[in-house]
Amino acid sequence: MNVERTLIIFKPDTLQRQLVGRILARFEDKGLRLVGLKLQQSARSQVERHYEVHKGKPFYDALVGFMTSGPVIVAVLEGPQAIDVVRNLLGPTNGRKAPPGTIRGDFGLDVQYNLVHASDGPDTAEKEIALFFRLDELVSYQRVTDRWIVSE
Ligand code: IDP
Ligand code: MG
Repeated sequence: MNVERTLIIFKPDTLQRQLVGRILARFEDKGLRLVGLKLQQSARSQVERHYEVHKGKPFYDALVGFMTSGPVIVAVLEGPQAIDVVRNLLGPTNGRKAPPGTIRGDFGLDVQYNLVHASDGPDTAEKEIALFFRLDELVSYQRVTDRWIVSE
């Protein structure tokens, strides 16, 4: 099985709305393994690098302001095809269009305040993990439940 790592960010709205525990539970329930986790107030320069691809778009300045407006939690999740699995758990960017059952569909009504970021491909996942975590902040381990979560 293609075990991948993906970066997620609990955006400031998730912390302000006290939804961290409930949303983190969605990822745990799915069987994904946490390999990195920290609370931080992001520096503007880090957020600008993270959202570099959106530079110049009409929502870019507001997005950088939002992502630096309060603490976030950054995490790395691991599992088979974790990048696509996590994007599917989040649903589409706009909370009004995201279907019920997805995190954005269940918790949000907004396009900017959409609760969680997740990497969208293997290259971005690698870059984003390196942007937010040092290697020694990531922990490789097995859980006793792993053999009941993935058969292959
Ligand atoms: P994604 O998070 O679903 O990958 P992107 O298109 O990469 O969505 O946009 C990055 C972030 O920028 C979104 O998660 C959202 O917070 C914000 N954003 C995207 N499009 C808009 C918009 O049209 N208006 C305001 N904010 C937006
Ligand atoms: Mg994106």
